[in-house]
Amino acid sequence: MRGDPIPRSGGGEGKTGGVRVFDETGGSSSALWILCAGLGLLPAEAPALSLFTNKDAFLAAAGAGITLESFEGLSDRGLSGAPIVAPELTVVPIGGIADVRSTPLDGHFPTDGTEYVSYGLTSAASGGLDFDLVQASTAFGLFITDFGDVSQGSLSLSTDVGEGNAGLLIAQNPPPQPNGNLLFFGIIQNTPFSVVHLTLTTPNDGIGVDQIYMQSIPEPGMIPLLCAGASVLVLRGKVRLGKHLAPACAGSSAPPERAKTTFPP
Ligand SMILES: [Ca+2]
Ligand SMILES: [Ca+2]
Repeated sequence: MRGDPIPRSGGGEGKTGGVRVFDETGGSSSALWILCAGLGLLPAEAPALSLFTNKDAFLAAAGAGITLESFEGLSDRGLSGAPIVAPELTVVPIGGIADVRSTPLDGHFPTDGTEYVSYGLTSAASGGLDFDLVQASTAFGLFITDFGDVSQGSLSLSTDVGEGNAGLLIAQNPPPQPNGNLLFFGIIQNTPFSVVHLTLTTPNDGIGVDQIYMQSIPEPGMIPLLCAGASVLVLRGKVRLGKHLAPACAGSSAPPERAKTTFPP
């Protein structure tokens, strides 16, 4: 049996977001959606793709749940084509070699703490770094040093799926960029992604990367579980409902009303 229409914030079929999790269940799920929305457990409507060149603006837009990977837990290692495994992500050199450094060199430097990753493009055409995230994210931001100071080409970023998959231009040469230049680039998209590609087409160029921000999303199924847990709290009277939520949550899952008891005056 289907229940009330599921509320949508201007979306329709094909829209991404937590609302669709509840679309197929109907019935009491509609009440749960209303409850979760009221408790702030569902993502707010946001533009499909937002780009940032300012760290503070990126963090303000991303909101809570941001994770930082700054490579401070790693030790220095020499240049290699092998992946760099950090707690929050793995950095994979593509078409070049990378190291973990604690010393500024050739215009590359840490932007947070002392450790950072330095990359050199050794192929003639293009290369870069893949960031394999431990947990899927809807936001990704990082600092990049020293792009575009030795040859002509571009620096771009793409996600493995969703709105940023087509690729986003970060910077280019010409004009030639100064040695040691610093860039911040951030992306927030509706579709969760697990891999970010940073691509250079500037032969013999090198860059540094540090201070990488991600915003982990709940595992699939976690939002319904969170809502179910919240519903239990409500039904136990641990959370107060507004007048507009109470009717929606008074569905078939509500506990039976207690028998009235007459107390002595
Ligand atoms: Ca660092
Ligand atoms: Ca460079």
